[in-house]
Amino acid sequence: MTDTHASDTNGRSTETTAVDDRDPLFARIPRRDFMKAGAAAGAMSSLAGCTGLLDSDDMPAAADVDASVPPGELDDYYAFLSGGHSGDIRVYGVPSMRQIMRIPVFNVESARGYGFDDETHDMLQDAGGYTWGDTHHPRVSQTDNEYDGEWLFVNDKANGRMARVDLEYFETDAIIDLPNQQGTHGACALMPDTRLIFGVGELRVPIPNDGRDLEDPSEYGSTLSAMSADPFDHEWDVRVDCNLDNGDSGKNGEWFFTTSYNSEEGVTEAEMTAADTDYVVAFNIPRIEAAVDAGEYETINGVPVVDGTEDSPLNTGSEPLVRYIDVPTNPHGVSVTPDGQYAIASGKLDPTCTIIEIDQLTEVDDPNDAIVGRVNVGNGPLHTAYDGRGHAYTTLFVDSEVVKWDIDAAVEAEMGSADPVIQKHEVHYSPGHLIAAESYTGDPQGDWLIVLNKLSKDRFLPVGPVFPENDQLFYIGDDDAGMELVKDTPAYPEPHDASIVRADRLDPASVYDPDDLTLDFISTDDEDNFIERDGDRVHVEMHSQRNYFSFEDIAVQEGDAVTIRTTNIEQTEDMLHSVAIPEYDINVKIAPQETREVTFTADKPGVYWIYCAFFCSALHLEMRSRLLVEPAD
Ligand code: K7E
Ligand code: CUA
Ligand code: CA
Repeated sequence: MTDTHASDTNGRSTETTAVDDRDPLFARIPRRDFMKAGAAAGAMSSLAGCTGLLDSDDMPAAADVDASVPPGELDDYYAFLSGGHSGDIRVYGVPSMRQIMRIPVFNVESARGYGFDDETHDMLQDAGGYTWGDTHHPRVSQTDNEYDGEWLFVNDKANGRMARVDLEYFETDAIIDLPNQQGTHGACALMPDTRLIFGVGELRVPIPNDGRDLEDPSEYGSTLSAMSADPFDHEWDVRVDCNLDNGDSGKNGEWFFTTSYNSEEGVTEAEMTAADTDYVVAFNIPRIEAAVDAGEYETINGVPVVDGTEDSPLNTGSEPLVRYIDVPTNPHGVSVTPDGQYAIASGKLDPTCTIIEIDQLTEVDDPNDAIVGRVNVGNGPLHTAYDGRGHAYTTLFVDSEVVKWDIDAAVEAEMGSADPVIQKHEVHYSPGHLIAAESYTGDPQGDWLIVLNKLSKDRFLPVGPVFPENDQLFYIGDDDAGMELVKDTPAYPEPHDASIVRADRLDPASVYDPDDLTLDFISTDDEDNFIERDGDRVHVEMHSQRNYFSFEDIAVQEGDAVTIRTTNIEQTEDMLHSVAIPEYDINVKIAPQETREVTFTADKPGVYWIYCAFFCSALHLEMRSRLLVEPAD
C-alpha cells in the first residue's frame, strides 16, 4: 500500500514516502487516541502497508463487472456531484461516469446564460451579488424516504447560502442568503418527506455579525438554519455555542444530526483540537418547532433564533431541544443508516466510527448512553455510506482506503474493536466523501459506490500544477467478491459530496412549458413583436428560430436602457439559440419554448452583431441581427 502512495510533489516518482511525512494530518493524530481506542496495533500494521487478512488482495476475485455503457445506451443512475469552489453541480451518469451536464448555482455560467438574463442575474444579486460559491452537499428531495426527483438542495460554504435546483429543468431557481450563518457547510432535508431543508453553520461568528464582539470568541456561535422546501423560505434558526460541520437527517422527522469539531470554541487549530472529545449534536425538530410556535425565540436579522446552547433553559428540562453527545476529538461526517436506527459519526482524528442508537435519545438521561458501538476502521475516517445489506463503507483520508464493515457486528463488538471490519480497499488518493447508490434513502440500491478522492497524483496525464480530483467507481454488489475498483474519473476542482439517484425517479422536461416561466411567451404574430421607446428606455420583444431573430436591426441611442425579451419558438427538442451581444458581455440562452430577457445600457456607440452561440443549423452563422447604437450628440 505504501507504494501506491509514493510520489514526489509532481506525483510521478515511485520513491517510497513514509506515510507520516506525506500527510500532515497523520502527524496531528494524538497517539493517545489510538491507545484509547485500543487501536495501536491495527493502525500501525495498516501504516506498514499490511492490513493482513483484511487486505483486498486476499478477497476472492471479483466477478467481471460490466460498467460499460456503449454508444447509444443510457446510464442507470444520475449522480449529482457538488462542484466545490467552482460553485456548480455536476451531473454524471452511473456507471459510465460520463459528465452529462453542469448546473450553475452560485457561479455565473455563459454556456447556460446563467447570470446573464435579468431573472438569474437578479437572483444572484439578491443573494449577495457574490461571483462564486463553494458547494459541498447536494441532496435530492425525498417522499417517504425515497427520492422523488423534484428538487436538489445544496449549500454555499463560502457565503452562508442555500440554493434550490429544479430537477424538471435542471436549473437553480432560488437562493437563500442565511443572515445569521457563515460557512453554511452541511446541507440536508428533513426526512422522510423533505418538509424542511437545513443549512449547517460551520464558521462561528458573533450573531448578529455586525461588528460586535470581534475579539471575544466566547460570544461567537453558529446556527442550524431551517427552510421550507416549496416555497423556499427561511423559517428559523437554532443557535449553538460550538461549531457545526456535517449533517444528516433521521428517517422519521424527529432528529437531525450534525457533528461539531470545535466544542472548545477555539479560534486556532491548537485550540480547536485541545479537547479529548467533541460532539455529535442532535436536534429534536418537533421540540424546536414547538418552541418557535410558543414564541420562545429572539428575532435576529428578521429570523426567529431559538437558544439551543448547552446552558439554555430550553435544554434543561426532560425534553431538551438539543442533545450534545460526546465523541472522540474532531469528528467529521455523520450519516444515518437506511433503516433509521443509527447515526454514525466518523472520527477524522480518531480511528473510529461512533454508533448512536437514535431511539435511545428520547429515553436516556445522559445522551452518551445512546452510544451503542465504536468500531476501529483505520486512520482518518471521514464519511460513511450504506449498501442496504447491513454494511457501512467508510473513507479513510489518511490511509487512502475505503473500509467495508458490518453495522450489527459493530454494535455487538467491544468498543474500539476492529473485528467488524470486512475488507479494506486502497483508493487514489486521500478520499473525502463516498456515496453509494441511493445511500441517503431508506432503500439503498447496493450496486455502485463512488469514492471522491481529493488527490489524483499519478492517475491521469499531467496537466500542470493544478491537478484534477479523482472520483473512483466501485462495484459493491457482490459481497463474496468484495469491493471492486472499476474506473477512475478526473474531476474539475472539486467535488465533495454527491447523491446517486435511480434514473427512473426523474422526469426532466425536454422543452420548456411556457406556463412554468415568469415571462410571457412571444408568438410570431406581428403585434407580439415590437421595438418600443419610452423616454430613454427601449423595449424589444422578439422571437427566434432557425435561422433568424425577428428584427434584422435594433437601433438605439447611446445611453438608452435597452431590454431585449426573446422567445425561442422552436418545438423541436435540443434546438437551442442564444442572444449573444459582443462587447456588451451578454449571452442569453433560450431553449425551445423558453422566454428570457436581458437589460443593459447601450453605452458604446457602434455596430454590434447579435448572434446565436448554439450551432443550430447549416445557416447558424448567418443567424444574426445588428444592434446599432447611435452616438449621443
Ligand atoms: Cu467532508 Cu464539506 Cu462533507 Cu468535503 S465535507 S470531504
Ligand atoms: Cu440559433 Cu445558432
Ligand atoms: Ca475539537
